[in-house]
Amino acid sequence: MPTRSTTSSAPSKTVLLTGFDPFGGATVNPSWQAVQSLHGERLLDHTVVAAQLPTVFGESLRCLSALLDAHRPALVICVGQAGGRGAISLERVAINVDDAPIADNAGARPIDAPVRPRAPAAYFTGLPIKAMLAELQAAGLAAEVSQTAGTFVCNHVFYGLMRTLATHRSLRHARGGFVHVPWLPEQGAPNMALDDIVRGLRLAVHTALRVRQDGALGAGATH
Ligand code: PCA
Repeated sequence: MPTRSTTSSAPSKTVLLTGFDPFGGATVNPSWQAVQSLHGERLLDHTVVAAQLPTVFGESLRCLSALLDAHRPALVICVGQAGGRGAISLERVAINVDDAPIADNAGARPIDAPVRPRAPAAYFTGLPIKAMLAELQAAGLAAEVSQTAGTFVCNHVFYGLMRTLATHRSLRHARGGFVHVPWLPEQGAPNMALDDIVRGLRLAVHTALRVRQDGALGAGATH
């Protein structure tokens, strides 16, 4: 009997976590170290898949698209490093702007360019960030809701993720968003121990699987 290919749009029981490679002259990126250590963990009946994205405009989103196609995750949390922040930052909004303060890992430095031409100005996160905030703080971790993911590759990936989730029928059951993490102690101050970052991300995933949406805003375009 021929085997039927599974083209169903139902999400798998996969949680996709992405981190970035080091950039700007650094040799480590805590986002990748943290998500890597969660790879293969089972949380509320879901399995975590961790993958690395390049800190490169364009290529990062091509990689993310391939991962979304391959895994059809129920939940996607992209994670990046935010030097200068001392808390796990739950990003509220992705904006349709690439405005790079430094060159990316391929030497590109787009200025005032859209992530996606003729697309909405912004998308709100699809994650229950207030519920996540409460859980992280209750666990004794420094956490905050952030109103900007910047205009470098992290915001680029966050916007591309939210645009893709909003426009691809096959991903309509998937939810996603972005979390920034502080430097590791060896990178400077402010910082957070890797164990705490890992604990925070595990709790963030757990909360996002449990709580669908926490505000009236929800995920969606803002014009
Ligand atoms: N942080 C950068 C890009 C990659 C990363 O980990 C940012 O905040 O845009």
